[in-house]
Amino acid sequence: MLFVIAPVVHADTASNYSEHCASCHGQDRLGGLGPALIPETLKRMRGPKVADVIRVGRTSTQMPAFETTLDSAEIEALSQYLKQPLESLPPWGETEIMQSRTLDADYAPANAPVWSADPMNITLVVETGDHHVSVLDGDTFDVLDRFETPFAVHGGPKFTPDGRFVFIMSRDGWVQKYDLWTLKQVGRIRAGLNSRNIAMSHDGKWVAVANYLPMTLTILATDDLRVARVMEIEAKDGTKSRVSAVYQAPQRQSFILALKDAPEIWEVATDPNAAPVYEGFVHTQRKGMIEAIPSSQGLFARRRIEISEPLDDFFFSDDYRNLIGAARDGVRGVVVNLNVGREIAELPLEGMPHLGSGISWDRNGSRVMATPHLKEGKLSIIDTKSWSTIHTIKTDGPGFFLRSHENTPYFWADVFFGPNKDVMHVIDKQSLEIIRTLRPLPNATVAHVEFTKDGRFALVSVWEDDGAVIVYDATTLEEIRRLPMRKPSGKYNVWNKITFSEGTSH
Ligand code: DHE
Repeated sequence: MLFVIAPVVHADTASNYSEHCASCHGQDRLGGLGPALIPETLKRMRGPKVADVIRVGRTSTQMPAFETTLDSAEIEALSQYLKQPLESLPPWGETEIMQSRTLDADYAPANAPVWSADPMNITLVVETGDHHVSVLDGDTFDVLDRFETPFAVHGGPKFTPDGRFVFIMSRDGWVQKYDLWTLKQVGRIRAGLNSRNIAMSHDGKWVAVANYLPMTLTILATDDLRVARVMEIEAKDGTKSRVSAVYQAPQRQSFILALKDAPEIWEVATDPNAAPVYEGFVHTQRKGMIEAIPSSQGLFARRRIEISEPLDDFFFSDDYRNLIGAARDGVRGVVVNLNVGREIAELPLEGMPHLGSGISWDRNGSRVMATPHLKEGKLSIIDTKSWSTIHTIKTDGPGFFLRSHENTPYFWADVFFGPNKDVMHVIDKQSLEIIRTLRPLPNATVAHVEFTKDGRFALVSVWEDDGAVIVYDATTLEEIRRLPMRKPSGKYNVWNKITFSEGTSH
């Protein structure tokens, strides 16, 4: 028998929560006006400690300071309370998700953009400092709009294939639809209680949301954000699993899911004519007969790929036949062939590779990919035919993101952690030499790059509350503009994203 020992919550702490926090964050701690206060959300957020936020509040938000209302011991007890997992989770299926949907009454679609910029060169900047997105004209770098997002956006916003609408997801599971032509929000829906990322289907009809809480994949219709399907994630042996991430595999007309708690990868068809998927044999009515029956077919047919251990953080080969995922021990990459549905190679990759940030290009007649490592100051260059590491580039510290573009000879690699977090390396794609190390603002975190549609300019985030996006000439590496932004994180160019530019992680 399994006993779960519930943490003792002091009555005063619970009543302090009810009195001071519940009206904004929900009596159930799952969020309301303010974000959810659960460990799944709190431990993933970079920034000040929970107790410090309670003490001094959060600038640019409605979170007030409690240092004059509560004493230090009460604040500490509250912060410990918020770190305890919830004892139970409310149901969050189709009904609850649909009840959370709001469609903006004042939204009306337009026949053409309300601005004159190149629609393919629009670039979004996610500003995590005050939970906004800036819409940039990619030619003039003028800000066309700056709109509020749900709290704590994570992962890349996903554009419809025509580049007209964008979907943005927060860690609390909210999905926001925004119309780039009218510069208006269309609506929002809470697709999960704690979510990882979203993916757009190849035809732009569906957006899939990977959830930790509950353990589901929610598929929304992109036209009106209605729920098309909520898939419970249960492995073949009955284990329930969180979804680490969902990816679009355009050539395969499917979503690929990384399962956190089970040794399986799932492929979910976005092709309405998807062939039947057979997952085993059953006894039929006819005596003694055993038959293979399709477990699913058509739209959202689900195929399981069984692997030897759970894998995370996928990089896909250009044809989407193979993926490479990170093994849990943080020292290996495992290559899975999606066509045959099994592991085909393994390579040592010490230092926790961040394969999801991987990018690929041609070098000496081979297709190579590069990946940063979260725990070591190096980049691994991997041949995608032999799946072996052919070169290692030493950097000034562990990095998070890589970016390049078809029209530039360089790729850009940040240093995200450690004393050199203010460094951005520019590396030659052929010689693999670091040709320039930029340090645009000493001691500031400098990270994540996006290119303009033509690859002429590189946009770099100064990832600070009083931050900026710096525009560099991608050839001369001279600074052209510095646009003030509130802790800008990722930046996303419509063209580079909808064409799956080879310099961007998908
Ligand atoms: Fe991310 C993308 C997972 C921490 C900022 N991050 C992604 C994706 C995954 C992922 C699977 C690809 C999804 C996509 O774009 O559709 N991230 C994880 C983690 O597992 C990890 C290490 C731990 C966690 O907190 O869940 C993690 N990520 C972070 C951060 O701490 C970052 C730096 C700050 C933040 O906002 O939380 C961060 N992740 C980002 C960004 C992208 C991203 C900006 C999109 C990059 C892009 O160019 O597409």
